[in-house]
Amino acid sequence: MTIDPAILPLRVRAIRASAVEVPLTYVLGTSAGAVRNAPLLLVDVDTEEGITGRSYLFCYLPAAAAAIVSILGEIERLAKGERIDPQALWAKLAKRFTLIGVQGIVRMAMAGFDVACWDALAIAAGLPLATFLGAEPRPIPAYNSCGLGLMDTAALADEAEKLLAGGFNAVKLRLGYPTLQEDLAAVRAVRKRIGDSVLLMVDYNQVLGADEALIRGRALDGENIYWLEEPIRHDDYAGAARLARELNMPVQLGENFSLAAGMAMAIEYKACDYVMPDLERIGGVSGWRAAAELAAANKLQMSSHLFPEVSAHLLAATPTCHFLEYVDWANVLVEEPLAIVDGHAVPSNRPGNGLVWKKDAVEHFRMR
Ligand code: SMN
Ligand code: MG
Repeated sequence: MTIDPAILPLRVRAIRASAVEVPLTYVLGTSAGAVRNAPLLLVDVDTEEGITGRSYLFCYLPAAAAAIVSILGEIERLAKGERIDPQALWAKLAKRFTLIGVQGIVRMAMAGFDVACWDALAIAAGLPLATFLGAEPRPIPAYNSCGLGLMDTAALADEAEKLLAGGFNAVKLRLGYPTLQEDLAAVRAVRKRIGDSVLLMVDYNQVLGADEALIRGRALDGENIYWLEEPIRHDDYAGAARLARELNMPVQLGENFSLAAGMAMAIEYKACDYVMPDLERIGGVSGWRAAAELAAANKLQMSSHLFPEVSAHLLAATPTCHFLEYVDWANVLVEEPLAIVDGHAVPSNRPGNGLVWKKDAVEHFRMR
């Protein structure tokens, strides 16, 4: 569906950003270090018409929040007074940022602005974002991605069981222990507790070398794994293609795709069986829509990475919708946390993407 922003004329008045740090309910122990707190940047785009669009970014490091705020200041200077036409604004900003490159924190700031702009448009239209994008809002199959980090195997099984509350039928386990034996022990401890029918994804967060990935992948092939995520460095598409060819279990990539062009490259290499773009790296809602078209044209099932509130709307509008990655990080900050019913994420039925900040919570968790 093409959306004509001329029908809904809104103009950018200001961008406001609040940095918060939220403790995670479950520590996320990845092979690249543990995430105990989520440094989030809440982005509000005010329009001349009095509508505010919202989004949030995951900054990975608290220090990145301040840097993104200053890039948002540059975006505000460039976009102030402009009509909210997200694709046109993206093109204008990308041109302005050619020399530094649309990557890293620049790309994150642009994505945060883009998501908030789409929210403002959908609010102006009085429609939930999914509907505004031409889709029918519907429950999206979700996996619980809280926790299940690298830890003691007995504790892992207990945590896995807790994560099935809410009707989840799928969970993701982080791997990349020093040895294959430890990886296998973690998988088997979780599998034993959750039973055979629950789907189990595993995520190496890029830690393995190409040969080691083949060895561990072959060993995991007999363990009823639903997908193998980022086994090797994310940009080694040729290496990933070899794994996708050699292994029976599907290879999943996407949280590090840089804009839809990055995903196109992975597809060209046949680097993966499934894709899971990340809202702030794929280029916001505009980038997601391009990625969803690409996935559909190549018949690839597409999941989301983080940002479950907005991703629920976007997956409803994704022809090859697969799984939503559920995390509860923003729940304490928003008036209406994303609802999970029978293991499915239910997109908010408010106009826009549904994000509305709880002012007292924003104050409470404000980064100092
Ligand atoms: C992940 C990595 C870093 C932060 C959050 C989540 C992980 C995932 O790779 O896919 O959930
Ligand atoms: Mg991952």
